[in-house]
Amino acid sequence: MNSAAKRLLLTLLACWQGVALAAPQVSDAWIRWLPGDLPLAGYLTLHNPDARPHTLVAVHSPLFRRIEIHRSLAQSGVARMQAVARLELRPQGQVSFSPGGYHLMLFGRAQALRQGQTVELLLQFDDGYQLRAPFAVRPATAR
Ligand SMILES: [Cu+2]
Repeated sequence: MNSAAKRLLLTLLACWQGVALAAPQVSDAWIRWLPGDLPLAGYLTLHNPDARPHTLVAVHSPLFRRIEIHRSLAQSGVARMQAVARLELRPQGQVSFSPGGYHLMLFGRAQALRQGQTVELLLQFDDGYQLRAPFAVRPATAR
């Protein structure tokens, strides 16, 4: 390989790494196990290391019939939840999903889940980026 080709390759590699670093990331992802076919809640923290916003628009998994993004709200002392169609992550921002706030709602299990298991969910962003995130299945009493 000549030196021009080597330089080009290094530049491409740097760009690719830059893109990989700037993409949204997930930490502390878990699902609260419940018996039967009750809808399950999933929690995670989304990080956006990029200088531009990224917007989460959908979550998929073959393990569930439907997954929605929800937000819990207390309205005049009554707890309610609301579906969220788009969740924007500000540049260098993060959003924590946690009990009483944002959560994923997982409906219709395709197979039984057990505590201690890890399941993978696919997070879909509006620019077409897809992020595979492992979620730990924790006991019903987990906080
Ligand atoms: Cu919900």
